[in-house]
Amino acid sequence: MIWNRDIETMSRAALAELQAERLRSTVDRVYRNVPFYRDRFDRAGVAPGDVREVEDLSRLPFTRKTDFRDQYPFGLFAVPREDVVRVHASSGTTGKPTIVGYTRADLETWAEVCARSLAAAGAVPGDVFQNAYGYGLFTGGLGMHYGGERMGLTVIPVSAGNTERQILLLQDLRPRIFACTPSYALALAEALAERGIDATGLGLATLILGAEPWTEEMRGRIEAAFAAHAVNIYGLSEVIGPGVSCECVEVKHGSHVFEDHFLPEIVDPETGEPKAPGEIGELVLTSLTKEALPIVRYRTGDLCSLDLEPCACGRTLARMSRIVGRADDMLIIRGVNLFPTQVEAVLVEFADLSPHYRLLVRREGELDAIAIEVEVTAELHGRAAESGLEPLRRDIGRRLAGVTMLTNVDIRFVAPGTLPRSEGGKLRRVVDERKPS
Ligand code: DLL
Repeated sequence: MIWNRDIETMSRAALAELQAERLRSTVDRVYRNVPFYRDRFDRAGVAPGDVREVEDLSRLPFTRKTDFRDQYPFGLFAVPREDVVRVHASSGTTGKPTIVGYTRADLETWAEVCARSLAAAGAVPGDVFQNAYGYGLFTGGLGMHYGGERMGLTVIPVSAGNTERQILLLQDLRPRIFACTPSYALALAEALAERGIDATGLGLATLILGAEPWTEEMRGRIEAAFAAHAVNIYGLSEVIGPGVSCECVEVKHGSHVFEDHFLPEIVDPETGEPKAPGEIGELVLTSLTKEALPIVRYRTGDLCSLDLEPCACGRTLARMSRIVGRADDMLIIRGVNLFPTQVEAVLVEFADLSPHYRLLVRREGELDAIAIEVEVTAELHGRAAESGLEPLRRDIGRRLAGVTMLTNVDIRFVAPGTLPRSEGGKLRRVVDERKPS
């Protein structure tokens, strides 16, 4: 169902008018109430009156994560602290978290966009909704919680983790809607399989997954495991939390951005110049209605593209593609932009490979050289002599060239568990020896 039909299906022309009006008011408010913005605008030589239409946005300077650090904790707030009825936080660029705040009206807006997201994902009032995003300073739990209540769902505020309890509630309360991170959805599917529980018989209709990057391949696995839809939800604390955009269950091809509240742009991560629809670049967001923490041209660091065509579901809101990488992860190898996620997408196609890999980049003379080290499965490692791996190596090389346009990639197979891992068990995906570290 479409939660707010008037807005979500409005003509692009009417939407642009609404956005322009809200943009003017936002720019005016931040100029008057936030010394940080006043100073930035003054230095860029733009006055609030210069921004009349959405197209004028590009005259304004960008805001970055580091600005939150410099203005820690409340420097970017546009209302007196007493009007802030809730704060959340996300991890910062240094030891300090990023603190974000909400007025009562902001919480209303947030519940509205989360209700729209739940509806887009296929929830209808009266559904049981198990919310396995973390409750607390993280925005996922409480954001989706109030969206669910706004919609009239029966919300189970189970929070993240505690798989035994998740399974008990799944079996006994039979939610139709389940929300968590994509990696937890996979872990849960495994845990259910280990216990001999048929996940396809739980009666789930949709899993709403986000807060971290995932792939179409993961969607396929999760949908098969639960015999349910898996839809993508996107958001970030600095802008509001979950509910900046969400896929519709009918089409599942790009997340509808709630553009009456959040204005998206795609820019070249290097130059900041705008990118055309369909082109990948860095997502930049401007809030249009937020009170406590309005944000102007925030560089999310997330790389994706925008599709402005109307969707078969009836919504006219722009759709953002999956996040294909982070602006800070992008490698340029012999002039070709490469994201570790592209390599990962190729590697997971091969059953003999594990998803554990790293990219090694260095300079050989004037040229960039790239190697991929990937752990093979224990089975292949035990059975194949090095020479027997040649056809596999060739096939991977061919697929990589098709997906990334990169040729001459040195593919090295290593034994399971041998790539160096950090304390948290995470692999450093990229070792770029071209950069001074
Ligand atoms: O992760 C908000 C959220 C909660 C979104 C629950 C969706 C569901 P932060 O902790 O501030 O907020 O992290 C935001 O996570 O800039 C992206 O890099 C990444 N991210 C969030 N959703 C997705 C997604 C929440 N669907 C950062 N796909 C963002 C890929 C995502 N990356």
